[in-house]
Amino acid sequence: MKLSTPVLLSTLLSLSNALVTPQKFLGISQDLPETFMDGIFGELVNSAEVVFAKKAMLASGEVAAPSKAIEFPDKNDVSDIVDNLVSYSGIVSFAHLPVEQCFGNYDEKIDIAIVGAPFDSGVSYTPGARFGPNGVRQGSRRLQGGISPIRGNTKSSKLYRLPIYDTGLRLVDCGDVPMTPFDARVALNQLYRGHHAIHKHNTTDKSANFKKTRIITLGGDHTVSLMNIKSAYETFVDADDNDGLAIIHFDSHIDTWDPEVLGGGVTKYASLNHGTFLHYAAEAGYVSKGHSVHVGIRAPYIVAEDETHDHECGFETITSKDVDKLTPRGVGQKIKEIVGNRPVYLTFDLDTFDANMVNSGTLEVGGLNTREVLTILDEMEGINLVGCDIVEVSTPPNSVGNDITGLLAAQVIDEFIGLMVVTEI
Ligand SMILES: [Mn+2]
Repeated sequence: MKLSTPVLLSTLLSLSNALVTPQKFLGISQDLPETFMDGIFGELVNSAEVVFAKKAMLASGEVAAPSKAIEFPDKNDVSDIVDNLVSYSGIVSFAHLPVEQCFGNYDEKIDIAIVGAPFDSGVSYTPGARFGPNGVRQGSRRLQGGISPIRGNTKSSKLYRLPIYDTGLRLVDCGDVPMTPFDARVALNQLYRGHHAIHKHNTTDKSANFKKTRIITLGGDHTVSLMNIKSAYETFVDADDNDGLAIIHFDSHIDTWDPEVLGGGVTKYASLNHGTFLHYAAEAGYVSKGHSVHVGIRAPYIVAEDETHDHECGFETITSKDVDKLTPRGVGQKIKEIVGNRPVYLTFDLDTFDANMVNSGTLEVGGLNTREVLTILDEMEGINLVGCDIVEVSTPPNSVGNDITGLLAAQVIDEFIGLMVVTEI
């Protein structure tokens, strides 16, 4: 049995007090080899008890005396610098994942692809989400694997302490789809073709469930989700299935606005924007009615008919104050009940968080805090999550608050990855 230092110390001290002197018991010299700490701190750290324990550990062979202060590798040895191990260094990809050219090159097998949608031409209020993909990646630099002590809400959870970046599945960062800022129609079509290209990749053979590549998109204003959902629907809903994707929509706004109410009164071009994209998703049949839900709603309806129209689009609603009533775990369980066994697309507007936490397109007070969101997402363990995005991450240059905005967005993506990989273990 190998004893830890405190246990060894107390054991030997009790023996020495009762029977013999330490020197006699150990039978070794009084002199200890000097270590770096000894040289700096001397008797400050070398009490009689510590000297005694050190001698015991030397005598037992548990530790070896240092021969010199440090030994450097051979000058041709690059084993410790070939991989980027320093969180704040290196070329920035999401969570230091390998960067892949995913468009036009279909040889690489991918289980989960991260891709950016740098676009904010559909915003009604604060722009800046075209810089969101970069902001999320900057905020993700401390995500490097390891085991989170708070992942999973209970010890019996499969998510509990799951090393989500080390499950054998292949995760890559595909960079961004270049989206023109000058014509939203062209830009959104570029995003759709980018998603379609990624969905054409094969997956590894690490999991029976990952038969098709799943995409996590970094937005971008919320308009981009229509293209993300369209490609996910075409990829994951069978042709003979007369239903859509279960949409879990975290947001402070309903985003199902009738285009006549929001934007469409200007021109037809203006009809599709970040507040109407779910109207179009429902109209196209992408939304599984009765299995889709808004979470975190609190922004005002524009006209009284908005609520009725929202129900017609197929959504149930969990407001921000419902989180008080149901508790975060209760909210997660209710979401699971609503989506059932349908394939799920999860779209997360950063304005779900309270206005004092993030920069986003249309901030609202009375929102969720970070721990509530993490708990709700973990509670959804087991859903069939086939695609997801985080949007309205407004991190323009020279703007205060970008760091925390990117940090929160990156942590939500980390949760998404957990929900995707946990069904594979
Ligand atoms: Mn939104």
